[in-house]
Order: sequence, then structure tokens, then C-alpha cells
Amino acid sequence: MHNIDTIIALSTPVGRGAIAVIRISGSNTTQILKQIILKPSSKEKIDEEYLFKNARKFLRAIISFNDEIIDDGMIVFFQSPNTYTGEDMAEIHIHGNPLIAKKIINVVSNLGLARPSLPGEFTRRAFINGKMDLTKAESIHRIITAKSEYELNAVKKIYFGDLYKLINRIRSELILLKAQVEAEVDFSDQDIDYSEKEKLKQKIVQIINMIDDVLKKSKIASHISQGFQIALVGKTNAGKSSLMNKILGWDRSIVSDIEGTTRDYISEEIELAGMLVRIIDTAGLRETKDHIEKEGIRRSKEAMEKSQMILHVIDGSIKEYSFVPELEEYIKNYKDNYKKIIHIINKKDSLHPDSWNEEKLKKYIHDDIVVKYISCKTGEGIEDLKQSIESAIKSQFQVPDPFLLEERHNYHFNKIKESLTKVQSLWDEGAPDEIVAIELQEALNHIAELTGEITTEDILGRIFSMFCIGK
Ligand SMILES: Nc1nc2c(ncn2[C@@H]2O[C@H](COP(=O)(O)OP(=O)(O)OP(=O)(O)O)[C@@H](O)[C@H]2O)c(=O)[nH]1
Ligand SMILES: [Mg+2]
Repeated sequence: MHNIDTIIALSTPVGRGAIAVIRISGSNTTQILKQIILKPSSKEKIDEEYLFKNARKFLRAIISFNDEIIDDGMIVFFQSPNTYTGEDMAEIHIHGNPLIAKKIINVVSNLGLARPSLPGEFTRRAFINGKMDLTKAESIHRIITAKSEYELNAVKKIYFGDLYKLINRIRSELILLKAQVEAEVDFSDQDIDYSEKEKLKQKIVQIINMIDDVLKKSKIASHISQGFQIALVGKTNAGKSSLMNKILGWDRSIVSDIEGTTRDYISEEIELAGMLVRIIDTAGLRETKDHIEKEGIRRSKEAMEKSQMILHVIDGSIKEYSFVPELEEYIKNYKDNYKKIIHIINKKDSLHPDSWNEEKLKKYIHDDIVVKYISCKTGEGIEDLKQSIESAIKSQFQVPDPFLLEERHNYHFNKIKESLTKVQSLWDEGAPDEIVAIELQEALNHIAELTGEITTEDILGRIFSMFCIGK
């Protein structure tokens, strides 16, 4: 089956619509059109001369086979090599009924002139034929599947070559470095002199910084693109569900003075700062005689990990008590700068004189934490808290230059970093330049894998199998 090199697929979604588009790519494209397309005026079959003369023009067309008219539509013929895939291509625009598309694809397949395409096969051909590098090819899938404006903008930058440019900049720097190191190996009987080596070391630091910068941006962007999530955590009875209801403006979560009222996640979406935000009310954490509810903690931790903001609710109406150790550990060790924790002392209407207060919390956790006092009962502090939440969301969305890297990109960038760090330590140890050059080549190989200059069937298979058919 795969020895037929021409492929055909419905490129618009399966289902009914105003129009549908079938795409064909490969050397049999003109053959196929000659067999199934009639000129509407004369009902004559079209010929190659007509196609070449009208390449890239929309042509009215009757799609017909064996005297049966299949549909009335349009075609566009694209002559290689200046096409999406680099091959001869055609688009057949038909009425958007899947039965019509199926019929045309069957007719063409039965003629033995084309086979149904595999997922992403058109774009894969574009990559293979040098129409685009791998970073652009794989971004096309994300362009189609992006779920928010933010994600779309971040992916568009990769599509339009920002990542490719950055990779090329790193590549040029590395090639230069390697050439300098190799020149020393070839032409001198001693290693690079001290001041020269300092300059090279400086260059390595710069490249590592560039990589760190893009990795950081991607980490932030990927968190945001998955949607903004806020987790309400804290001990039982602290008022998490009450606060959830206050933020939502309606009674979503059950509130009661019985500890452990919320047993599982309750999640609700709300628009805050112009963004769709998911709020998760978790089951309260408690210690029952030394025995801590493991499952509750596991779930709270999971919610905290997946959220961009944590609202840690504390009951201010009772005497200061210890936090659940795991929660405390998580909050204290929290260093990721793309997340924000707000510590909320609730029940301001009936504060206990020995409860947690801002001062104690700062002493206990650290000085620069954010502490807010609220009362879900009287509503005091709720507006102020909401504003803090909104501005935190806004500031997270003002990440300059968001990049959305694929897992694959992260992997290779980290590998390049590893090699460069190794180069640094090799120099520090006074290792011979031959070995340093090998490590630089290793980094260059990862660069080539990023852009797809070096690639394997396996990698391409993995990338393009995620695509839809017809793309
Ligand atoms: N006085 C006072 N009581 C409050 C306030 N907020 C909540 N409560 C009460 O505290 C109790 C617990 O509130 P919930 O919102 O159910 O607490 P929770 O943290 O969701 O508790 P669990 O789901 O059991 O973990 C209820 O009786 C609430 O009415 C407040 O600001 N002031
Ligand atoms: Mg609750």
C-alpha cells in the first residue's frame, strides 16, 4: 500500500458543514484530477495543459466518475515545487457532507492512484522536502489544538521562527567555540592560553543563560496555557468552602461546622481578570491522633502542584495550632516563582487572642509571605482578597515572550546544557582540548536534533502521529 506515493485525505473535520476540502499530494495529482474533474461549461474532462495554465487559481469543477456526477465544487491545483509539501498538490472543495468526501476518496483509492494519508503526512512531507524545519512542522499541530488565546500566541512565535532563530544563534556560537578549540588542537602543541580560555568560558556561560531563559519562559507559559487554577487548602473547618462560595458569589460548596465536610475535590470555573479560572476546594487536612489522613494530603498536594495559585486558609477563631506537616513542608519549601501562595486568616469576626497572626506566620514561614485577614461571615476583606487574586493572575499573564516548548525541545536543551556544564568542568580540570571538542560536538548534535537535521523514523513517527489526518 505504501508504495503509492500520492496521498489523499479529507482535511476539514468529519461532519456536516457548508463546505469540505479534500487534499491530494504527490506525483499522481494531475492524473487524478484528469480522471474525476469535468469543466462545468462543456462537461469535458480537464487536461494537464489546463491545470498548469490555471495553477493556484480557483476553478469551478464538476466532480464525476464513470458518468456519475458526484458533486459540484471547486478545485485548486498547486504545481511543485512551490507547494506546502513540495509536491504537486490539489484541493477539492465540495459540499460538506461526509458521504461525498468518502465517495471521492474511495473512487481515487480504487483507481490505484492515491492512498488515504496517515496522520500528519502532508506536514511530514513538507518537513522531509525541506519546506520547513522540525520546530515549525510540529508547531502546526499546536496551532490547531491550542485552547486559549495565550497558548495560540505562544505557539505562533514558534511557527514564525523565533525558536528556530534562537537555536541557530546557539548553533553559530557553538560552531565558533568548537572551531577555536579545534584550532588549538591542530596547530599548537600547547592548550589554549589563559586569557583566551577565560573568553571561551564566558561564552559558555552566556549560552547556558540563553537556554535557561527559554526553559524558564516555557515553564511559565506551559503552566498558564493549561489554564489558571487556584487551590484552596488548609485544615478542616478553616472556612475553605465558605471562601470558595464567597469568591464564586453563590453557594457551590457545602459549609458546615462538622470537620471534614468536604470529602473530595469540588471544582468550579469562574471568570476573574478576564480569564477563565478554575477554583478547587479541597478536603480539609487533619491529624487524627498522630495518624494523618494520607489520601486527603495526597489530593491536596496534587491540587497544589497543578495550581498556579494556592490560598492557604487558616482558622483565626481558634488557638494557634501546628500545620499538617506535609502541607507545612510544601508551603515552606515553595520556591517556584510562577506560583503564588496567599495565607488567609479567616473568621476575623471572632479572632482568638492566641490564633495565628501575620507576625507569627512570617516568623514561622518567612518574611516575604502574603497574609490577608478575612471574614466569610461578615464579608470583610473578601473584595480586597479578590483584587489581590486578580492582580496576581494579570501579572502572571504578562510574561514577556512566552515560548511553548515541546517535551522534546526541553529534553534537547537540557542535554545541551549538560554538555556545556561538562565543558566548564573539563576546562577547570585542565582536560585536553580534544575531549572538550567532543563534548561541544555532542551539544551540536542535540541542536541538529532540535531542528530535525538529524532525525530518526521513530522520532518523526512520534511527532506526526499526533497530528490529525489531512494536515
Ligand atoms: N465566625 C465565622 N465562622 C465562619 C467563617 N467562615 C466559615 N465559618 C464557619 O466555619 C465552619 C467551617 O466552614 P467550612 O467553609 O465548611 O470549612 P472548610 O474549611 O470547608 O471545612 P472542611 O470542608 O471540613 O475541611 C462553618 O460552620 C462555617 O459557618 C467566618 O468568617 N466567621
Ligand atoms: Mg469544606
